[in-house]
Amino acid sequence: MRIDVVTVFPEYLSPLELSLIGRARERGLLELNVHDLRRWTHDVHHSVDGAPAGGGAGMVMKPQPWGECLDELIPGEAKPRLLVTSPAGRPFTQAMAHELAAEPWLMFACGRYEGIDQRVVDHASDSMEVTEVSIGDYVLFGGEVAVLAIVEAVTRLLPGVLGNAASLDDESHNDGLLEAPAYTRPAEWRGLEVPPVLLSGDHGKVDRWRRDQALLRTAKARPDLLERIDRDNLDERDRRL
Ligand code: 6GU
Repeated sequence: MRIDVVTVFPEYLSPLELSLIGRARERGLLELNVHDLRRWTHDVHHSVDGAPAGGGAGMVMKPQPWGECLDELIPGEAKPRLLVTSPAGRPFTQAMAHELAAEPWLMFACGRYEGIDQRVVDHASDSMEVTEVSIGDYVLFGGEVAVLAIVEAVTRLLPGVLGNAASLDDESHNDGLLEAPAYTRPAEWRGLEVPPVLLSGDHGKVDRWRRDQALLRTAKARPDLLERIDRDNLDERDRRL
C-alpha cells in the first residue's frame, strides 16, 4: 500500500518511522511519503491560511496550496482515496480501518486551524473518492495526530505486518464487542490471582469465560456497542447475561 500525508507539520508524523510501522516500511509492505504543504506556497511568508469568509474566529486553510499540491501529487489516471481530517468528518472505526486497508493508495490532507476551504474537498470529489474523517468527538489542533492513529490502525491490518494474524480475529471491536481482560504469569501477584479458569487447560471453558467477560465489559464501558450488536450473533447464554 502507498500512503501520502500532506501537512504543515511534517515533523509531527515522525513517529511513523518507529516500531512496527517503521518495520513495515523497511520491509516494503508500506510506502509512506510525508509532504510539507508549504512547498506549494509562492509568497515570502509561505502562508497557508486566511480569515474565514463571513467572519468569525480562527483561520481557514486557503485552497491554492492544496489545489497545486494535489495536482502535483496526483498527476495521472491513478487516483488515491483522499482522506481529509476534520472533527466534522465521518467517525473512524475498525470497520473503516478494514475498508481503507483494502485500498492501494491513500492520501491524507491534514486540516489545521478551522479547517480547509470546503472547495478543496468539492473540487477533488469530481475526480476521486474523498472522505472527511474524524477520530472522535473532541477537537484537536489539527489532523496530524488523527493521521497517526488511522495509519497505525490500517497498517496493522496489511498482509504480512502482524506476525500472528490470528490475533486480529479476537481483538476488541472485531465482533462489535470489547475484548476480555488479559493476564500473564505469575499466577498470583500482590495477592491477586489470575482467574483459575484461564489456568484450567479447558479451552471450551476459557472461550466461554472470555465471551462472558467481553459481554460484561462491553455492557459496562460501552452500552452503545451492545445496543448495536446483531442479536443473531448472541447465543442462549449471551442473552441471559
Ligand atoms: Cl480528524 N481533526 C481535528 N482537528 N480534530 C479532531 C479530529 C480530526 N478527530 C477528532 N477531533
